[in-house]
Amino acid sequence: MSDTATPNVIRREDYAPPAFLIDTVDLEFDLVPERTIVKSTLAVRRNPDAKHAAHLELLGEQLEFIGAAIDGQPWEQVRAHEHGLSIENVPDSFTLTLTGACDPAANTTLSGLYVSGGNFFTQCEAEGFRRITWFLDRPDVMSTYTVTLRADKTSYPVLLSNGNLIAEGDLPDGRHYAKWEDPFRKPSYLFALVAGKLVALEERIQSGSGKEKLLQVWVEPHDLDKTRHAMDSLIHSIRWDESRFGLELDLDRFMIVAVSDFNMGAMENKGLNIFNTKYVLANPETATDVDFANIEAVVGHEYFHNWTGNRVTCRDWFQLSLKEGLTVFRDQEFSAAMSGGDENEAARATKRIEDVRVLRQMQFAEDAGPMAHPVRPESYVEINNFYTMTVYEKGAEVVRMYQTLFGRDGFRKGMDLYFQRHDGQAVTCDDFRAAMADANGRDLAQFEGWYSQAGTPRVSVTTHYDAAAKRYSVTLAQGYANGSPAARETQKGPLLIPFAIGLIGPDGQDLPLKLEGESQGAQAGATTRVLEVTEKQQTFTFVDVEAKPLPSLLRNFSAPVIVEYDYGNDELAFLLAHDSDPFNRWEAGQRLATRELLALAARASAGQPLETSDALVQAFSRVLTDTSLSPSFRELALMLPSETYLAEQMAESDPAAVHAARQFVRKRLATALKAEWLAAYQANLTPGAYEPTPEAAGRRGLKNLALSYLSELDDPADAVRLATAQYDAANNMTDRAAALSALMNASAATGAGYAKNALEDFYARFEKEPLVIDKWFSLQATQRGTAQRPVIDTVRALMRHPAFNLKNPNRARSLIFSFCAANPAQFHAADGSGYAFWAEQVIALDAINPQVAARLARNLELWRRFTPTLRDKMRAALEQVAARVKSRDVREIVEKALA
Ligand code: B3K
Ligand code: ZN
Repeated sequence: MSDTATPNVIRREDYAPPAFLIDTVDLEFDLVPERTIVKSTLAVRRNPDAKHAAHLELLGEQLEFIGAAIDGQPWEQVRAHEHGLSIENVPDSFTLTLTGACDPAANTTLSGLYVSGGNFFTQCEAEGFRRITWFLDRPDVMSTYTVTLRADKTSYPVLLSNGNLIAEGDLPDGRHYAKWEDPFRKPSYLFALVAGKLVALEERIQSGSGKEKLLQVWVEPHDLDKTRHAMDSLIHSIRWDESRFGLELDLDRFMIVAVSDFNMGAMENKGLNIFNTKYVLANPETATDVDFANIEAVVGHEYFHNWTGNRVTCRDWFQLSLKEGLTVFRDQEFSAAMSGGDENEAARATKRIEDVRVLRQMQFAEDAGPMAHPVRPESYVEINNFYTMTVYEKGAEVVRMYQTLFGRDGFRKGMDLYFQRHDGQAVTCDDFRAAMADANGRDLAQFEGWYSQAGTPRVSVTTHYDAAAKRYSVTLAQGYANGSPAARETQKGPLLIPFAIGLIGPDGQDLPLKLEGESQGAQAGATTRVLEVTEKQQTFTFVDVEAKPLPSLLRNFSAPVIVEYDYGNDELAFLLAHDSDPFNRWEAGQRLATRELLALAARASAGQPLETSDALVQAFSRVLTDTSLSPSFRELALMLPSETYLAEQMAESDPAAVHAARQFVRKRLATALKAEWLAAYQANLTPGAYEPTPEAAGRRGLKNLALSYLSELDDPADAVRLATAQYDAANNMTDRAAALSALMNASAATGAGYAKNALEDFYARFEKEPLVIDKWFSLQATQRGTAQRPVIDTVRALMRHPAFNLKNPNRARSLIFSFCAANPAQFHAADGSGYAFWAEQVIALDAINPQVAARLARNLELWRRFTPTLRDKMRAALEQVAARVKSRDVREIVEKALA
């Protein structure tokens, strides 16, 4: 079958154990960019738990077959075909030697073995190992690996692979070798090698049990000054996993390597994590506060995979969320702990708010479109298309719900049992759920629905207060209101929903909570209760409620659902001012703003003039001037919902109307609160040396938000003055980029050229820093357009800039993805110019790098939800792409979108 034929659908229900097992793998590489020779020696035996098979079917892609031997004798019964090798009529147990060649220099897919910046790197998850050598390339085949690397010593002085270095030395002709041994059994997707001119920041630490560990962060020599933060993040991750989960680093050596050509964020290869430079390199001059936080999170994420993913891995790729949902949950908890300690609830809430914002904008949208799938998908065409927001972020919410139900201690018990049962195994999401259930003595059969049902559940809430009886009843009804046909197929019975609730009295204080029929003292004093909703509709009655309360619903976002409750504007303002749950405090402000913005967008859509009440201005004013709230919380509360999120809430998405509405409100808030923004700017300066602490980052965040609002004023003189000074004096990238962005905004609004010099200076200053040049592209791709110069013109011009390179995923993302995904008003231009550009780029990328192309292809999948004129143009662009692309990756996306 060729890639252009109807693609095969892989189904979860078809899982069968492998017919053969591979106990040991010995790999020898002769590394040459255009033709690398790989010799693989495998100890193979029949799987006693599988059906008998006469032939051994190995997967291989884009490989040149050189030879095969069994137990040292050449084996002629080998059939090479497009998907691999059939080794025919094999014995029950044997040593198989395979020799083949691949071409890393020509590998632009960045899957398998490839060359980047003259160095060799690998990426094997999910199915890249088969592009290196023929194998049972599936996660339930676990083996121990020894790897010998041979290469020219001058060009490739550093030779790395998984595990421990056991030998190295010189070879004739200026070559050398290194031999690595990984003592832990692993699936092929965790194999890695790196070879090239690299240097390392090193640190030796003692793990919890007192063993010495060598930690290294490998980069190109000129980047060594940007490795400290990644190293610190790694050490913090190691300590946190020891203290929170009792999990220790199991290898003597742990390496992180940075590469600038990489399809995603990073990869958890055993002992040899390979990272996109974006998630390693940072110093104050080149990286923003957000970059620093992202690096900490991704370093943590990959490190935590060492246990959740590597020691216990997935039986098959349908179980991907077993490792990804769990590891995202772990990195979220880690970041929360780092940002304020476990005690500081308000600081933890900041992280929670940021995570939920992403979930609601991205995952809820995915769930409402043609790619909707359960956390544990039922089928796929290309597995790389299922590294999704649902598997990762909703998966993390599902894991979080166990902790919400059982508490931190109960969750820990479940984790302990999970490792006790499954260390060294390839298992399923059901195994994880069983460990949680058994460790906590609970039947979690109903909880399975979270893994098998797609779509976003809705919980609609009605309340009733009986003043005479002092009873307050809350009725919760669950169901799926929205959703695509893809999601509806899977929606079966009611879910077990942990629904956290508080009741707020007229004085703004939380009321003590007692449920009907409950003995005194059951959870006495607690002012938040987790109600376990198990029915389609269920009523919970609180007793001894002295006055009519206001409900604080789904505190801390205790389940990934949409809550429907008809709050009045004054009630939302009250919650924003008083709710003791910081998440819901923020949520109240967002609801208020969303309501206002959607009403305005509807007017804009209908061509009516925009006008608004003072309710939002007053509520925002109170938050802005309430210095008892942390700057980071105020920043989040004062940030309006994104245009993308707002457009998704409309019956028919109209990006231009949303943009008009949001700009109108931004200007209104800027004008009405000008003095307050100026005061907040001055009050949150961070003089002195740059520190990437959450505290300092919070101040910079609020200050730069103030600057951004001020840049909306009709007369932006104040903003331009502040931003120019800030740009010139900045000792860190956060302030410099924010100043540049404010200048660009003021320029777009007024047609003046405030940003011209700064934009030129920025390029000249950072010409040698690719990650900063990415920011330079992205700032221009996401800028506001003007009638004279729509952003598409700028983007097309930048495609011809000498620094642009379509083959580098970071650069492609910085310009093309930023424009298509993060500038909705310009991308969805009424003339369809954005869609034409999108189609061209998807087609161009399809031939270079299908994984990156498929990500971009997803940008139009919600086309059916847009206004009719846009919808037609979007469909035409999708059809154009469908007719032209070849990869299985992109075909799956566009065919599902058009189906
Ligand atoms: N496990 C990798 C993702 C691999 C993506 C393959 N297309 C990174 C991570 O989630 O940690
Ligand atoms: Zn992961």
